[in-house]
Formats: sequence, C-alpha cells, structure tokens
Amino acid sequence: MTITITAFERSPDGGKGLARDTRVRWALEEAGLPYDVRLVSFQAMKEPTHMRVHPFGQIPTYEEGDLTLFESGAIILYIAENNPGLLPSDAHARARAIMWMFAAVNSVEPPIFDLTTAKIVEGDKPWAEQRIALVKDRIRQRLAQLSDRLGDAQWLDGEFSAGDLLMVSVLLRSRPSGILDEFPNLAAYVARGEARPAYKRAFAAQLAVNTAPLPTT
Ligand code: GTB
Repeated sequence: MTITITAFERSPDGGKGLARDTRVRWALEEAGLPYDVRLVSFQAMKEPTHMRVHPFGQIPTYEEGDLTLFESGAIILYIAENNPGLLPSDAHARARAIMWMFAAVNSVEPPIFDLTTAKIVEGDKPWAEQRIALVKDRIRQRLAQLSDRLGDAQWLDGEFSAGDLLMVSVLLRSRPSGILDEFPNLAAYVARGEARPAYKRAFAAQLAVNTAPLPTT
C-alpha cells in the first residue's frame, strides 16, 4: 500500500529541515519504506480537504490505505512499531525508547518551540526582549539536564532508536539560536544523527522540495 505524507509546499525555513515532515521522512528512510509526498500551501492546509486529514490544519500527516494519522510523534511510533530497526525487541528497552520519544515531544520540544513563538509571533511586543531571555533560559535548563543524562553515550539508551530520531529532530531546532552548541555532547549527538544515511536522504528530499521552482498557476 502506498504511503503518502504531507509537507509544506514551501517551508518557512527554506529547506533547513526544521519542519516536522523531515522527522517523518527520516523514520520512513530508516525503515526503508518508499513514500509519496503531497505538498500543501498554508492556504490549502486550512481548507476542508486537508482539515479532514488533520483537524488542526497542519503538516505532517500520514496516509496508508484506510489509515490516516496526524502528529509526528504518533506517525513515527506507528512506523517504528510496524517495521524493524527503530524500536528494540526487549520489552523494557522498547518501553524506554518510547519514553524518550515522549520526552522529546513533551519535555524538550515545548521550550524550544516557545522561542520561535516569542521571536516570530510576539517579537514586536514591548516585553519581547525579556520574554525571549526567559525562554532561552528555560531551554538551557532543559538541555543541561539532557546533556547530563546523555553524558558521553552515543545514543540515549543503547542502540539508536525512534527516541533518538525524535530527540535529534527536536534538538536541531535549538541550533539556530546557538543554544545547542553550548552543550558540546548534545551538538555531537545531533551530528551523529545527521550523519546517518537515512537522515541524509530525508534532508535531501525536503531540500529538493524547498528549492524547486514553485508551480505557476
Ligand atoms: N504537534 C504537531 C506534530 O508534531 O505533528 C505539530 C505540527 C506542526 O506544528 N506543524 C507545523 C504546521 O503545519 C509545521 S512544523 N504549521 C502550519 C500552521 O500551523 O498553520 C513547525 C515548523 C514550521 C516552520 C519551521 N521553520 O520554518 O523552521 C519549523 C517548524
């Protein structure tokens, strides 16, 4: 059955791989699954056809036969549970890998995402400078804890897993602010993720979309 995901017709990052379709592409590449991509504009995302697939009018989504999913974490969990290579077979190790997936999207991503909101959505407010400083401190606190836990390990819990895939994807978004590089072991961890052939294929695929000429209407 063909897998179809959705991605920005043109990502605001111009192809830096920071939009959340990249993590889904990466999981599909790790699993060796071919996939199609349906590109959607910001306008099309809010129209009924896409809203039926994604109730919040966002990307990414995943469609395969009569299965439709949204939420990048849930999509990656589905891919990981149904294909070898992204989750350990030992029940406890598997539960811990899933725990790290939740930690990535639930404990690490929120402050990182908040910085984007503080800069882009609230950047013109008179209190923006103070808020940005506070949010940056919250990111530093969380990354310091993660850095302590990772130590000099290669991956978060033994072999590379979907937990690392999501954590690396989330941490990548803290690089433009310079905060990721304040934690050399996390920066090296992210670089290890980026060096994986599957990540490189996923990155190249999203870059090709974001640098291709837009279709003329
Ligand atoms: N929790 C959901 C998930 O994990 O799937 C969040 C999905 C989400 O935020 N999607 C964003 C979206 O569709 C794209 S990824 N936004 C359009 C809208 O809400 O109207 C977020 C994103 C966007 C842009 C950059 N960037 O340019 O760097 C990075 C990340």
